Amino acid sequence: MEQNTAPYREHNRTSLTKEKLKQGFLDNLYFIQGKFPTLASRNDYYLALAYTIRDRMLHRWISTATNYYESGARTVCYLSAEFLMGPHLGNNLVNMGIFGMVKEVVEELGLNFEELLAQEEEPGLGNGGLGRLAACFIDSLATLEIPALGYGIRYEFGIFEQTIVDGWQMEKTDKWLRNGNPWEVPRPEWAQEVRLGGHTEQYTDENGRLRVRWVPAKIVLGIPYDTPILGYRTNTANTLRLWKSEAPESFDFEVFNRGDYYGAVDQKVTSENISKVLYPNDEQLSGKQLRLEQQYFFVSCSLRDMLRVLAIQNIPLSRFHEKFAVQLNDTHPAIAVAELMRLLLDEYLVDWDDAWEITQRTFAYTNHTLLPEALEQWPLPLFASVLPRHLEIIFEINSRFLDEVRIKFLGDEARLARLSLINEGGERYVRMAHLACVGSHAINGVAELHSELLKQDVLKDFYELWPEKFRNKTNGVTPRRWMILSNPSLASLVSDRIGNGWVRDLEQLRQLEPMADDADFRKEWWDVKRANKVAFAQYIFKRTGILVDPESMFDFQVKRIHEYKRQHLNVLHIISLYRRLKENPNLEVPPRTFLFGGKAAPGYHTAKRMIKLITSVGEVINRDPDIRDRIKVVFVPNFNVTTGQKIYPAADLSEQISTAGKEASGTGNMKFSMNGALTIGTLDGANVEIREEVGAENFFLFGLTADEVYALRASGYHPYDYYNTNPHLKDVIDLLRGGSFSRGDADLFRGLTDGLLHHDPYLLFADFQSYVDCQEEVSRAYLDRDHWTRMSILNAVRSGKFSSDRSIRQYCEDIWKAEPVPITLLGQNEEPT
Ligand code: NBY
Repeated sequence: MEQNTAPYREHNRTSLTKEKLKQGFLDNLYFIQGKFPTLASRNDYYLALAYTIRDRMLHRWISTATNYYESGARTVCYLSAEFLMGPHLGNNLVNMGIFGMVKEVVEELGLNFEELLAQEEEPGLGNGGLGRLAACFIDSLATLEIPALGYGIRYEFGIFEQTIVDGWQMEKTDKWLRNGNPWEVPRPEWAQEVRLGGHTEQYTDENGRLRVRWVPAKIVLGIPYDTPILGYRTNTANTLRLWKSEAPESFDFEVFNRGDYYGAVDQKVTSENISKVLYPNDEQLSGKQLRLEQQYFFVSCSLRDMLRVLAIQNIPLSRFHEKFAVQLNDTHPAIAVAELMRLLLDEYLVDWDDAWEITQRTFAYTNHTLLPEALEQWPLPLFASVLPRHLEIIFEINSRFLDEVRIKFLGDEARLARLSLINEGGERYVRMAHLACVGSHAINGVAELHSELLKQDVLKDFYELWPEKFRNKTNGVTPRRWMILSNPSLASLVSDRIGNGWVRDLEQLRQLEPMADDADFRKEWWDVKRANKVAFAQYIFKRTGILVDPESMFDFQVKRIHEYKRQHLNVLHIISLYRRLKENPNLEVPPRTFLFGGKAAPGYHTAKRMIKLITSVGEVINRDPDIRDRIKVVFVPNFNVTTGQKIYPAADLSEQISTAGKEASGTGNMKFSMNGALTIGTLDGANVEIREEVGAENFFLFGLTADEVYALRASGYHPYDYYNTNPHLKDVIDLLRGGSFSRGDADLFRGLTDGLLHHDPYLLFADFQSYVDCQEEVSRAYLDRDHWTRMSILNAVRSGKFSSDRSIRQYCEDIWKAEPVPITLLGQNEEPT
C-alpha cells in the first residue's frame, strides 16, 4: 500500500499551531472520549489532552522505528524489573518544546492546566532509586539519540499508595490504570510464549546428538505494551516495552482443561497474576515463587523479542551481541544469562562455546547495593520447580567456571566455595549476583566509592579473578524532569542569563558561578526558592493540616524508610534540639521545618515504627507552645515522583545521612543539589562526588568514613558506651524510653531504643555527636542569608556532573559501544521507502 505521510503537517491530529491543537483537543474529546464540553469530566479533558499530545508524538515514533529498522543500528536494551516513570504529560510537553503553547491553548479553552496535569495517575512501577534511575536513563538515551529499548513489566498495581493514620503507615493498592492509560499501545501481534515449571527430558536428534527438551507445566503469554519515550528537542522517540501476562487461549481451554471450564478459568487467573503487582521491597529479598516467575517472565519475553527483531532484520544469530547491548539493572533480570544460553542451545541448536561467547559479550551488569542481605539468592528446590532447565544450565556454567578458577587459584578450595554460583552452606541457593558476574563482560557500581567497595568487599573474589571487567558509572538524573518541569522558575532564571544550552549539557551551568557574587542575582535566586517554599507550604497544609512558615529553613529527608538511611538519627537530633530550646528559649537558632517522606516496605516492621517515631515526635513538638513554631516536624505522605517534583525545588537542606559504606549512590542527593539545596551528609555513595564538585566549603560533612566504620566494627562496637559517656545522647534516649513522645507509653519505641543501645548496626550512636555539631553549623550558616544563597547557587551550578546524560555517555562509550543515530522524520526530508 502506498504510504501518504504528507498531511501530517497540517492535520488536526498532528499540527503544532495553536488553532490545530485546539481543534485536535476538541476532536479527541468528541471522538475518543465520546463527550462534549458540558458533560466532560476532568478526566475526559485530561485524556483528550493526552491523546492530542500523543497524536503529535506518533510521527517521531514511527520515523524512529523506521530509521532504526533501515540502519540496523546497534541497540541498547535496558532490562529492569522497575521503571518509575512518573507522569508523562508534562514531561512530553517539555521534551517537545510546547509546554507554554499548550498551557495557553488549554487556558484559552477556559480550563485549568495545572489541574489537568495533576489528573494523571503516575505510573509508579518501581520502589525507589533503582526504578527511577531506569526512567532517567531512558530519557537520556532518547535525548542523546541512542537506539534503545527499555524492557520491563507492566504491573497492574504499582507501588502502594501510602496514607498516614494515627501516625502509622497504611497501604492502599495503586490502581493507576483505572482511568485508562493514553500513553501505551498494546502490540498483541508481538506476544511471546513463556514456559514455566515441569521437567526436562533427554532425546537424540536426527544427527544422533544428545539434546534436552523442556516439558513445561504451564505456558503464559506476554503481551508487549509500548510507550514512546521522547528525547529533549530531538526527533528521537524510543520505546519502553512492558510485558503483561495473559493466559494463552489454546493452551488452557483446549489442551489441558478439556471439559473443565472452572479449572481453565483458574489457569487464566494464575497466568494473569504474574504481572499483577510490584513487590514493594527495596533492598530486601522476598524469596517468593511469584517474584522469580516475574523475573523470568519479562526476561524471556524480552530476549525472544530481540531474537524476533534479529530475524526480521536478517541478521545472523552469531551477531546477536553486535546488534544488542543488554544491561542488567541489578540482579533482578540476571536469569537472562541462563535464558539466552537456553534459547541458543535448545531452540537454535548453537554449540555451548559459541552460545557462551555470545552471551558474555551481550550482557553487562550493574550492581546497586552493598547490603549483603540484599543480594538475591533463590533456594534450589524453588528454582528447580520453576526453571528446571535453567538450573541444569547454571550447573553446567558453574562447573566450567569453577574449572577455570581451579587453574588460576590452584588448591584454594575456600575461594571456590565463595565464588560458586551455588551457595552450599546449609540450605542450597542459586546466587544471582554470581550468575550476573560470570555471564557479563562488564560489571559496574553506581558511584566511585561504591565501585571501590564492590572490589574490596562484596565482589572481591570476582575482582581478583577478572579485574578488567570492573567499572564505575556514577549515577545521574535527568535535568528535564528534575529542573525544567519541576522548577520552571529556576530554569527560566538560569536560561535568562546563559540561554538554554545547559538543558542538554548541564556542565554549562558553571557559566553562572560568577553570579554567586552578584547581589541582584542572589536576590532573584532567593525569591525563586522562597516562592517554591510558599507553594509547598500550601501543599503541606492541604495534605496534613499542619501550618509551616516559609521563612523557616526547609530541611528534607525523603527516600525509602530504612535503618541504614538513618531517618531515626535525624529524629534524635530533632529531639536534642527540642530539649535545648525548652531549656534555653533564647537559643539563637533559625526556625526550621523538618520534613520527612518515604515508604516503608509493608513487611519491614522496624521501618514502619520509624515512621510512627517521626509522626509522634512531630505531634509533641508541633503543639508545644514553648516552641512557638520555631521548629515543626512534618511527615509528607505518599512520597513519589509527583510529590518529589514539588519537594526538591522547595528544599533548603538535603539530609543524606546513611552510614558510610551503605548507600550505593543515592540520586535524591543529586536532585536536591541541582535545585539549590545544601547537603548535610556522610562520605557515602555519590555524596563524596557531590562534595568534590560543589566544594567542601559548600557542603556540611559529618560522621565516620567507610574505612572508620569497618575499623570500628572490627575493634568491637559498643553503643552502650556512647550512651553512658554522652549525657546529651543519654537525655535524648531517656526521653524516648520514658514515653515523652508516646503519651507515656514506654513500650511504643522500646524495640527501637533497645536495638540502638545493644546492637545499633548502623552506628547512629557513633555518629550522633558529630551530626549534632554539624547541624549547629548548618543553623549558624542559615542565619547569614547572603552567604547561604551563595552556597545554594554554587551547589546548583556545579552539579553538571550529575546529569544522567553524562552517565549514559559513559555507558555508551565504555560498555555499550553504542552511537547516536539521528532521526530523519518521514516525509520531511525524504519520502519513506
Ligand atoms: O539504587 C538504589 C540504591 O539504594 C541507591 O543508593 C542508588 O542510588 C539507586 C540507583 O542506583 N537501590 C534501590 O533502589 N533498590 C531497589 O529499589 C530494590 C528493589 C527491589 C529489590 C531490591 C532493591 N528486590 O530485591 O526485589
